[in-house]
Formats: sequence, structure tokens, C-alpha cells
Amino acid sequence: MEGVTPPAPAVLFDVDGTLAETERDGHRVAFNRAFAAAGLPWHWDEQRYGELLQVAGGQERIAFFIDRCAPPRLGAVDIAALHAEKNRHYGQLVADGAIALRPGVKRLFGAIEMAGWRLGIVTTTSRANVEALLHATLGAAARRRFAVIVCGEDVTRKKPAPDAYRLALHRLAPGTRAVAIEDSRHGLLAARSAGLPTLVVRSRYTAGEAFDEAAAVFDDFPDLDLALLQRVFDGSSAP
Ligand code: XBP
Ligand code: MG
Repeated sequence: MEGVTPPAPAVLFDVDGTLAETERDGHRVAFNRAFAAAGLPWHWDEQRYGELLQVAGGQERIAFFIDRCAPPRLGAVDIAALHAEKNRHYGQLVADGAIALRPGVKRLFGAIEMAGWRLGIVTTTSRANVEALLHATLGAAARRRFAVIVCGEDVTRKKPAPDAYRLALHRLAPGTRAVAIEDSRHGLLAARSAGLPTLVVRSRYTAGEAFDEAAAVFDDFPDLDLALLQRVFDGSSAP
């Protein structure tokens, strides 16, 4: 409609691997601590964890592991309880400062806000983990800087399904132009399936994945600036 100001564009960030290298020294360690605390003889080394990352979602990852890799046990494992314990360990690790934001993330957040654009988060990790990371790295008020935060609990189908991105777009005003920033093929496919142009910043576990559908691919955040985001919003860099 003429005379109506369009909603401010939004930059939607994935969390694990994108905002921070959370997997090897955060989630993986937390899973192993939860297994040990439950008396389970499982240990996910770095390589095995990298393979298991093909399964999105911590509960789904544990279920897959039990199904495919774990020797038969007497008695069932309470996956929800085990995962809750894992997230407790993760929250503790994050609160202790074990995980930092990737270099350039903080600066990019500030630049996006200065441009009058909106910040968002679209992740398949648990909400408690996102809040712990934001609090530990950006402070108690960080949550309020994000126009939308969609987490694993909010959708039935996790990435690479488009559900989390679709929900984020639904929660932002209709007609919002948005771009996604992801580190993994799962995330890229999720965002592209929801119709979003997507920038990829490779991470430790995803460096070897294929990103043909991305508008651009980087190794680090400092290479990604507002001018590039503007071009992606304008469609000039979209695939
Ligand atoms: C993140 C995930 C999550 C985390 C662990 O993927 O798949 O499962 O590994 O968090 P993405 P939870 O970066 O694509 O969002 O244990 O809370 O699931
Ligand atoms: Mg990720």
C-alpha cells in the first residue's frame, strides 16, 4: 500500500557453529558428561560427534546413536531426561566462559542495529542453550536485541526442514525482507527452502560441506559486511 513504511529488514542467525563454535567444546563435552553421570559407557570423540552432527537436535542425536551404534542395554534410556541433563552441563560450560562468540559477530550485530535492520535467531538447539550463550557472551539484556528467536522446541521438524525459518518469517511482520546466516548444509537447505537468500560462514565441523545454494560463502565473519548484506537484500547476490 502506498505511503506505508515497509518493515525493517532482518538478518537471521543460526547459533551452533555460526555465532559460536559450540559443538566440539560445548555440546559434545556436555553430552559426554551426561552419559558419565547416568552411568552410560558412551563417549563421543571429536570424529564420531562430527558424524553424529548429521542428525539435527540433541534428543534425535541420542536416539539415533542408541538405534545404530550403542550395544543393546538392559532397560530403556530416558532420552528426554538424559538430554535435559546434557543441557544442564552445557549451560554450566557456557556460564563458565568455555564458549566465545566467533570473531566479528559482536561487531556485525552492532552494525546491523546501526543500519536500522533487525536481528533474529533461527536455531535447532534448545532455547535454554541460546539464552545461556547470549547471557554469557553479550550480557543479561542481550535477549531483547532480537526481534525473533526460534528454537528447536518451537518446531516439529528441525533443519534441514524449512519450518524454523518459516516460523521466524511468520513472527516478523509480513513482507519482511530477510537474509539467513548459516554454517552448515542442513541450515542452508532449511533457509533456502523457506525462500531466504543465505550466506554461509563455514565452521569447524562444516568446512567440507557443499554450499552451492548459498549467495556467498566465507570462512570468517570479518569478511561479511553491511554492503554485502545490502546487496543480498537487493537480490543482486542471490543465487
Ligand atoms: C544445532 C543442532 C543442535 C545442537 C545441540 O544445529 O543440531 O542439536 O547440536 O543442541 P543448527 P540441542 O546449528 O543447525 O541449529 O542438544 O539443544 O539440540
Ligand atoms: Mg549451525
